[in-house]
Amino acid sequence: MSEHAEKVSRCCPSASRSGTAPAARQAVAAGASREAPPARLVPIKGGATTTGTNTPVLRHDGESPIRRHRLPPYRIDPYAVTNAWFKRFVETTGYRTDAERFGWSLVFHTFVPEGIQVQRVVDTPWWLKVFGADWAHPFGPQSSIEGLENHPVTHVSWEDAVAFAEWAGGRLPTEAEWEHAARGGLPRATFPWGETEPTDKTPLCNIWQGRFPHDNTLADSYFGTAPVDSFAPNSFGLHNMAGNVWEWCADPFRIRSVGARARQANHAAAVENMKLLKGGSYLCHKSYCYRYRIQARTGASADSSTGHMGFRLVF
Ligand SMILES: [Cu+2]
Repeated sequence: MSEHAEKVSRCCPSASRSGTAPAARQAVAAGASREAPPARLVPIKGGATTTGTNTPVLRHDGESPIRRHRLPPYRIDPYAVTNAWFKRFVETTGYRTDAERFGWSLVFHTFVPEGIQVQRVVDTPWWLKVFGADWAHPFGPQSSIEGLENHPVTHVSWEDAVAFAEWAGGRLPTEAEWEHAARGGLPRATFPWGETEPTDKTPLCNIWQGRFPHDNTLADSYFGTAPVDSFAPNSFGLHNMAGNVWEWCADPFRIRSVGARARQANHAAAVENMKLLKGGSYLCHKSYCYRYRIQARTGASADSSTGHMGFRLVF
């Protein structure tokens, strides 16, 4: 893949909110209305593990080299945080998300109704800046989450995810915790179920089928998000570690390389306060954005939000 192709061939937008000045972020009182951790959490033993691969597909994302880690035991949610759970958080705390404070969020073009005020995103024109889009109005001001209660919450920034985690008594996983859990005990697995490649006929997870970004054949039955408990879980019982929504991790987005290009990218990532995302989304397709592999990764600024980024918690 040429450098240029790799630069633009991703499902994620490159728009950042830095430079604009919204209302001040509101702190959630620590410990206020804190919930008990959900009973469904899956205990993970921890121990020696790795992130990344020595045979990267998208080298400039920083998939290589293999990095070694030692993990203490932790517990992970088998599901991404749902709209229903996030709603409870907002109702108990009055929290306002970054999308609400900025007044807009990024919606994939096919979900945007006619006649709504939008702006296109340079480099990723299938993302539209929609005024009035937020977690409760995922497709614009006239939309709602009715019927999507059990779908992953979207249009939440890294900052929103951290605020939610604080309230829920959990935290965002590190990349090492996320990858270790996603492999479900399979050494060096490419996907949560092993090595079988999803195809347009046998999707195995909620990704794109057909020609991105206009024709989705819906072989997996979902155009956008799917319920958090859909598709077969991995052997740890975790659902949708590949596809559905990108999941925010605790780590900043950095590339492990001494090359000048990586140094430049890391500098830009630091200036933008970019955070790591894992797992790919319903928009990924092998022909365009082969990022539903466990070792794949991307980054976005901590205050950005889209209709295909969510998160899950560890405890
Ligand atoms: Cu993608």
